[in-house]
Amino acid sequence: MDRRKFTGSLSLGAMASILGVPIVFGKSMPEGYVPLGLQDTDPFQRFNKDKGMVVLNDKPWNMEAQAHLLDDKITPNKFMFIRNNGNIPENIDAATWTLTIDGEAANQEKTYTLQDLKTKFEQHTYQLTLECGGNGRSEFNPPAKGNQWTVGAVGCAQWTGVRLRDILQDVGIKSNAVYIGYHAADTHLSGDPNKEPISRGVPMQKALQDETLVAFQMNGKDIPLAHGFPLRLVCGGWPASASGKWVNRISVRNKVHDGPKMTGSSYRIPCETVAPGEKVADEAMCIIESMPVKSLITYPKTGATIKTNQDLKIRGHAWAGELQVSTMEYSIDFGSTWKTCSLEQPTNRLAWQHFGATVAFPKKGYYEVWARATDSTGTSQPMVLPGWNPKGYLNNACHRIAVKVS
Ligand SMILES: Nc1nc2c(c(=O)[nH]1)N[C@H]1C(S)=C(S)[C@@H](COP(=O)(O)O)O[C@H]1N2
Ligand SMILES: [Mo]
Repeated sequence: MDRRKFTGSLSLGAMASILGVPIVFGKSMPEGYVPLGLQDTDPFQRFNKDKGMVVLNDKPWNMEAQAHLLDDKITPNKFMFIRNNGNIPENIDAATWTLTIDGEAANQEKTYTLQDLKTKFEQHTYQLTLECGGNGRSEFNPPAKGNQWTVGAVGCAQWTGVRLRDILQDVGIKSNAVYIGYHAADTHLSGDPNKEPISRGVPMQKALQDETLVAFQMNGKDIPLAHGFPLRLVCGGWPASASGKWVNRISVRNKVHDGPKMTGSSYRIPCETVAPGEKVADEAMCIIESMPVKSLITYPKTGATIKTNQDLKIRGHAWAGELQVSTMEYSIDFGSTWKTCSLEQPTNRLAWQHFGATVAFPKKGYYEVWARATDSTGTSQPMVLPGWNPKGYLNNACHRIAVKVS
């Protein structure tokens, strides 16, 4: 609930009781004024986020983690990045929330309440990796417009919900179904009620996967407001923009979905590699599907100092979109030689995998630890920024931390 609005209608007495002390010159406050002590200006508190999260933008809200904050195997809400294209919806009432399935390729239009979804269909819980397509954008040169994400627009929370497939089967889909597209309750920054900030989707084959959820819980609790309360789509392993938050309608399309941020150059990369800075025509841009192989060292925090002859235990996570990570390596000599890390199996498909290693340094001095994951098709992370693209997507370059041995 937006506290600014809420307190606007409160009496002096009520405000004093929230503050815990009387407002001494309260009678002199302008009409409708909200005392600073009651303004909800702290974004960390507002979204229940850790103070170490980095706010990239507040109109709309965009917030990322730092690598060392993502150390948990299952990302708690306080470390989960927030990526919004529009305004977070206000005054959501879960009791009256509905999800409508429609579209040219649906057999019928059908509407479900949250209660319907929870009771009609089997519930499933999966840990699913969500990474913004623009994660790593800050390294692009020439630079790309948009949030300058470093490494922290990724997380792997546990999502509980029902399979989109089960809902679509209940509605019935036509043989010409090609794509699904989501519609949501967030509002356009312009304030125009007829404009959607974002309406993306996925091909049927992704929509029908076991792990593609219409979720109502994150980490065992109602999804926090910023992450899509009360209902969101979760398509793990794909650009997280496909995972619509505050979803109230899903259309089954007979063509590639054409909502805002689905067309033009949004969430697309050049179909053929281009030179940095090159102009690319919209027709030459292809939709991003599975995210590429990537990894993150989450312990220690970059800048760690250790003593000579002291081994350093490193750890982190690796993920590979629709694929699995098959090997994980680290280097302490700027990528000249690599050593193998231990690597766990994912808890389920599309969940990140944990790696670890015990690193020995030969002598005093400055080092960097670089981490490199390789996916099940043999593709490895590049050591430096890969294929430049106009919007700055898919930077899966090796993550690195600085270490001093003194
Ligand atoms: N309705 C809606 N869904 C959305 C968005 C949005 O702005 N509105 N942003 C998308 C993008 S670009 C990303 S990366 C993810 C971010 O999910 P999170 O904020 O829960 O981490 O949500 C996606 N779903
Ligand atoms: Mo995103």
